[in-house]
Amino acid sequence: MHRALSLLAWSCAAYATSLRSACTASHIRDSLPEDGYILGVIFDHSSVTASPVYNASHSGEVFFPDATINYCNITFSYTHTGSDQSVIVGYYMPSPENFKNRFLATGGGAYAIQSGSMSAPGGVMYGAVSGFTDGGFGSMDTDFDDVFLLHNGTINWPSVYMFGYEAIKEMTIIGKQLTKTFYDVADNSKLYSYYQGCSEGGREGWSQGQRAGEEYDGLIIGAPAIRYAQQQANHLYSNVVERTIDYYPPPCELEKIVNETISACDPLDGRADGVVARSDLCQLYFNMTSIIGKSYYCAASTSSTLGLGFGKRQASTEPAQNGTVTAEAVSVAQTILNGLYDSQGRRAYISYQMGASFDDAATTYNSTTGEWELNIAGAGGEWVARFLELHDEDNLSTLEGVTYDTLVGWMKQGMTRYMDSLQTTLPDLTEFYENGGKIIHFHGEQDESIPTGSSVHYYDSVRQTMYPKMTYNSSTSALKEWYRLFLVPGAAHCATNTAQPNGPFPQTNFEVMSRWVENGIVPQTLNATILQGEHIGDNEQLCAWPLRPYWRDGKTLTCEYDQASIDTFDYNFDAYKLPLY
Ligand SMILES: *[C@@H]1O[C@H](CO)[C@@H](O)[C@H](O)[C@H]1NC(C)=O
Ligand SMILES: *[C@@H]1O[C@H](CO)[C@@H](O)[C@H](O)[C@H]1NC(C)=O
Ligand SMILES: *[C@@H]1O[C@H](CO)[C@@H](O)[C@H](O)[C@H]1NC(C)=O
Ligand SMILES: *[C@@H]1O[C@H](CO)[C@@H](O)[C@H](O)[C@H]1NC(C)=O
Ligand SMILES: *[C@@H]1O[C@H](CO)[C@@H](O)[C@H](O)[C@H]1NC(C)=O
Ligand SMILES: *[C@@H]1O[C@H](CO)[C@@H](O)[C@H](O)[C@H]1NC(C)=O
Ligand SMILES: *[C@@H]1O[C@H](CO)[C@@H](O)[C@H](O)[C@H]1NC(C)=O
Ligand SMILES: *[C@@H]1O[C@H](CO)[C@@H](O)[C@H](O)[C@H]1NC(C)=O
Ligand SMILES: *[C@@H]1O[C@H](CO)[C@@H](O)[C@H](O)[C@H]1NC(C)=O
Ligand SMILES: *[C@@H]1O[C@H](CO)[C@@H](O)[C@H](O)[C@H]1NC(C)=O
Ligand SMILES: [Ca+2]
Repeated sequence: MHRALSLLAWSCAAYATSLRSACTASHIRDSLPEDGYILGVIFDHSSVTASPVYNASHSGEVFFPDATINYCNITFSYTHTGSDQSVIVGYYMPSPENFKNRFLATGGGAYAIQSGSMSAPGGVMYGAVSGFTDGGFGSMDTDFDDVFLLHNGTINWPSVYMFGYEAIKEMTIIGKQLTKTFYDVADNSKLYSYYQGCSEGGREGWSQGQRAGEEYDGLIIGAPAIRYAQQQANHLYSNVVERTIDYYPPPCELEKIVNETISACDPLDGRADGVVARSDLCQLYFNMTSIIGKSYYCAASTSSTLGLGFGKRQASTEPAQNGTVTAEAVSVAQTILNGLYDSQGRRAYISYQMGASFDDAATTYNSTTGEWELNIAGAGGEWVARFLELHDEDNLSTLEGVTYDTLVGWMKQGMTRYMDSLQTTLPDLTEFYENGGKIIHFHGEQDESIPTGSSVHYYDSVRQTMYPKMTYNSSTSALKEWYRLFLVPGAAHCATNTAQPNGPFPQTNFEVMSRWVENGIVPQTLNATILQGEHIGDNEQLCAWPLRPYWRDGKTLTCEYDQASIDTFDYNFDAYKLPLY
């Protein structure tokens, strides 16, 4: 009854009135699915909040263009029968006249399962209801790592599975049903369902593609933190390289190596624009030993670096650094880029592409000794201390005695323990594919937190698993019909890169994806935009893997097939007896 009244109000009244009249707790309560709509899920009707938000202005984001939006901000909670853990979900519902039969699930970053205001506007501006969840961790501000241990040594397994894949799946199933009722979507009209997220949010996207294939029509996945056991421990690899070589480079020395690498490799892609679009050619043709002896200088500074990813760095005061690049520093850099091998020379993991910054290798200045010292990368330190050793701690206090083999052991331990929850590498996407789903997967070619090759390797695992009997070219063509991978020239981790400001970023992915799903317009290349620097606003197109960009006359983009380049992304993980997808 109430719903009918609201609908009447929407069709007759002015726009502001329609959002205001629809956006009430009672209308939400009437729109909630029945208890048990998902087996065991019980809604707390008294928890419903609803408030209209007008003229919310969002700008400067990399995952969606600037927009001013109106929506109904709603939250409520539910429980699972037999558990007192309460799960809070939030949905931004667009104004009824702007609703376009779309639902968008969003995720988080690092150990946060949601990034509401950073992600949800990217659906509302395209007429999608945008949802997020607190995972049952206690509040929207509580991260998974805060609740993962019940006590030293005792894992809170429900929280692992909620973070792993379950919470976002439930949020989507509930959100889609709520959306249909709230807007009175006719039974015979299709509600398109999407997911968008980057980093941990990208892993969450894959968790859905792998385990809830029937729930989504389109997944937009950036630089996913998949292969979790390897990915997290790998943050410590740079530190172990420094300890093994016993050299702790001043940050300025590593920055100089990065700058020289960028200068040398920028033109290899056919266009001298300060952007390394072909890190593969850099790997094939540039030898970093040529940087030895070059002088570097950085003024004294108080710096703080923050990213969306796992690498959290505190503010620090650094003295002026003035010197020449040493052979030891180049050796540290080259060994990091080679990736992790065990003591028998077997490959255990991969590293960042040439030209990416060396965040995991950052050292700390000791003002007593005047020396640069080991600074244990917090993302890796917390993983080992909390998730492997099960101590309620944020970091390791020492890497004493830790070798490459220790790191490999940690990767194996993590993979065994979290194979069915966090690892997120199942390569069989049959259910998603048979449902007609489409995937846009992108990854910065200069990502400093999640190796770019991690995405390439997963793409190839899916190709081989889905099309085991086809040739490389036939299987690639078949896969591209529904799953396309784009490497983003010069881009950092889920972000633009200040060291390569002319690089583009795919900011309109939702638009591109909805055209693909709803209108059959295949993104042969991915739409992207330069978001900083002198060319801000310029449009660029990104090549679909395995094709690689090359600018023929310094201006015209071609997407070329180059076997030697493809082969630089081909890894044989022979340190494991099990396949590493
Ligand atoms: C939103 O902005 C529009 C255009 O600037 C203005 O007319 C309207 O009053 C604003 N609404 C609210 C609720 O602030
Ligand atoms: C949405 O509502 C929740 C619950 O009242 C509130 O905590 C949150 O700040 C609101 N968000 C916005 C963007 O208004
Ligand atoms: C590296 O290049 C950036 C410009 O991209 C510059 O600001 C910085 O000073 C350079 N660093 C070194 C050590 O030369
Ligand atoms: C780089 O050059 C050095 C010195 O000439 C050589 O020892 C080394 O093998 C080269 N590295 C590669 C990867 O070719
Ligand atoms: C760096 O050190 C060199 C040699 O000691 C000196 O000539 C140069 O002026 C120094 N540069 C700066 C900017 O301090
Ligand atoms: C600096 O080095 C001294 C001498 O080795 C050591 O005692 C001290 O703990 C170090 N300071 C920090 C902040 O690590
Ligand atoms: C991790 O611990 C080490 C050693 O105690 C410390 O140097 C480093 O700054 C810590 N890192 C973070 C991110 O807290
Ligand atoms: C958990 O272990 C850490 C050290 O591993 C210790 O500092 C802390 O007190 C322990 N907490 C509890 C509740 O036992
Ligand atoms: C695969 O396709 C590319 C062009 O897309 C072509 O250059 C290459 O020769 C093909 N490889 C085989 C084995 O047919
Ligand atoms: C492509 O990006 C440009 C900005 O670079 C934007 O104006 C345009 O709307 C986008 N097209 C699609 C289909 O997303
Ligand atoms: Ca270039």
